[in-house]
Amino acid sequence: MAAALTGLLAVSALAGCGDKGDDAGSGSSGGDGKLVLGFSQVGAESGWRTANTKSIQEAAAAAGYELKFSDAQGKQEKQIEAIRSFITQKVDVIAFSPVVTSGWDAVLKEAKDADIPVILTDRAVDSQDKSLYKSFLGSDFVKEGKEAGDWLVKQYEGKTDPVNVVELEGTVGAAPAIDRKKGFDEAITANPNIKVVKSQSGNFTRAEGKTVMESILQSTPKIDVLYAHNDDMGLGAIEAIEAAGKKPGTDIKIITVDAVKDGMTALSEGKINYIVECSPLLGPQLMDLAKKVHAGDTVEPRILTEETTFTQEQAKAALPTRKY
Ligand code: GYE
Repeated sequence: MAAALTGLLAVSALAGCGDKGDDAGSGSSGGDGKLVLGFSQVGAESGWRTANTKSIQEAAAAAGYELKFSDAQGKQEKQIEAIRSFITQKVDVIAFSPVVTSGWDAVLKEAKDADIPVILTDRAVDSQDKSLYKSFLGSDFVKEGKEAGDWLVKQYEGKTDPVNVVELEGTVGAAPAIDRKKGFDEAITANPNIKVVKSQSGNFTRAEGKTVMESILQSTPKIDVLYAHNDDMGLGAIEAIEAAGKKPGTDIKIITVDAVKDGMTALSEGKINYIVECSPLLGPQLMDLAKKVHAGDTVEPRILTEETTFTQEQAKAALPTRKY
């Protein structure tokens, strides 16, 4: 097995593409018998993503794998290109975090035909053929949205005044944007006074969270609550709210998802009121899964990440030991 593997990887080194910096085409041969993992990352849009990348790189190094890491800068075409390049290089395992849910069947079929196992991390695809990947490791985004909505419903229990909610959605077509909306919408039906009066994408970034919130503040006279699909957009929106002379967390209640350090700091300062955690620390579990699928072991098709929620007091207590 080891000899065959070494031979295969030596061939793959010859077949590999030219040097393209940190692109999928570069990297060493893996001819030393190390497991070669090709990973296509979404980009670097948020604090969550940065922590996720770090977790994957550190865990790959700790496991002694050769990691071919490729950053798609938020573009699906680049992810497809990277996956094709991993196939050409005959990596042992391919993992990726799909930027959007649709449009993956063809490239996943190519990986399957090349006998390279694929693991989805963090985000789902909408492929009907579940044999196109071995496992999906990540959070339950519908549950996260529901937790955000449940908290809000509790805040307004027994009150009859209308509650106007502004929603900053994640990247259009991305699993966490679709599902965090769905879970939230479901939860708030419990109180018909709570209404989403504006819902717009801020693409999961701080910069877009700010600009989108600026225009919403101008067009929407009464905003009681902001629900942002991640901390970064919430933090951008806080800047816009302050610039408009309003007090975030008081004049407008703010709920976000992720619980990265900057978000938790704002929560501890009362600028955010509630955060639903989404863990980016998927590296160690991913390495374990990669080893198993490479060995041909059967793995769980869906592996959920364990998560919690934070109030201001809980954020204060958690911050000193927060890893990301
Ligand atoms: O919540 C957001 C990021 O897919 C869970 O993507 C991830 C989301 C995360 O950019 O901050």
